[in-house]
Amino acid sequence: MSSSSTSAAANEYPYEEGGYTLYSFHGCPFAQRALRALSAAKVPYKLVEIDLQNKPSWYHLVNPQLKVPALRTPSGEILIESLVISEFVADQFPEAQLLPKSAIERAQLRLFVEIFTSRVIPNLYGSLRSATAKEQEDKKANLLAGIKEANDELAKQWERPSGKGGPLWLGDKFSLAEINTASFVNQLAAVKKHRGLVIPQTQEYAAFNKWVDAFSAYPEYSKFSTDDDVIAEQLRKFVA
Ligand SMILES: N[C@@H](CCC(=O)N[C@@H](CS)C(=O)NCC(=O)O)C(=O)O
Repeated sequence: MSSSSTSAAANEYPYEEGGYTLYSFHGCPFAQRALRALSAAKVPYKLVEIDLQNKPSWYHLVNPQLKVPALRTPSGEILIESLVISEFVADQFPEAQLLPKSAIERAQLRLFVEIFTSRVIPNLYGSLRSATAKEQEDKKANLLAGIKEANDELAKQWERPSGKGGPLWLGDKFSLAEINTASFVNQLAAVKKHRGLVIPQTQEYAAFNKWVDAFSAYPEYSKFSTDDDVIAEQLRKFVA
């Protein structure tokens, strides 16, 4: 079924014939990775907004995991998992320079993203879910340790030629480093609201704070960001 069809037979779902279709939810930090990658690479796409509270009956045909984002390519392949999608966009549209050129510079950028994946994101949601004060304090301490790790990687990167002294990972270029992480910095609003966590404005976190201030001013960020109050409300359901 193409984009023009509205009713759904058992094996049909909406997509743009010959183009890209992104299945997304605007408030989802994972979907925001895909939205920012497509936007930064200036890729035209049809947006299909999925109501996560009331998913369309055909959505299992797009993603059997029933999660957003998912990207349908012009040749009909469907990609799932936000990091897979953003990496695909960077590979498919190299002229957008979402990744640096050399293998070592790419590996350094991916380590920065990995710090978010394994040390920031799980502790961010973990601190909200924790029921006991002790558990909350432990997760908050782990979250701050993850942010400090990201801070130190930024400081190192800005000394390298590809970091160009900052304030973004690749100097003044909004790249996959921000595309894959910025939405989770946005999500920290919920930890601030529900758990009182504030990133200290100290030398220890100076690079991280400088980076956040810098990417927040870029339209590639602000176009898809979520208001702090909305995030705090959305994540209230996780609060133990
Ligand atoms: N690992 C996935 C996670 C995606 C994810 O968890 N998306 C959420 C929304 S933020 C979702 O679709 N949840 C399904 C639901 O709420 O039923 C990715 O990186 O794409």
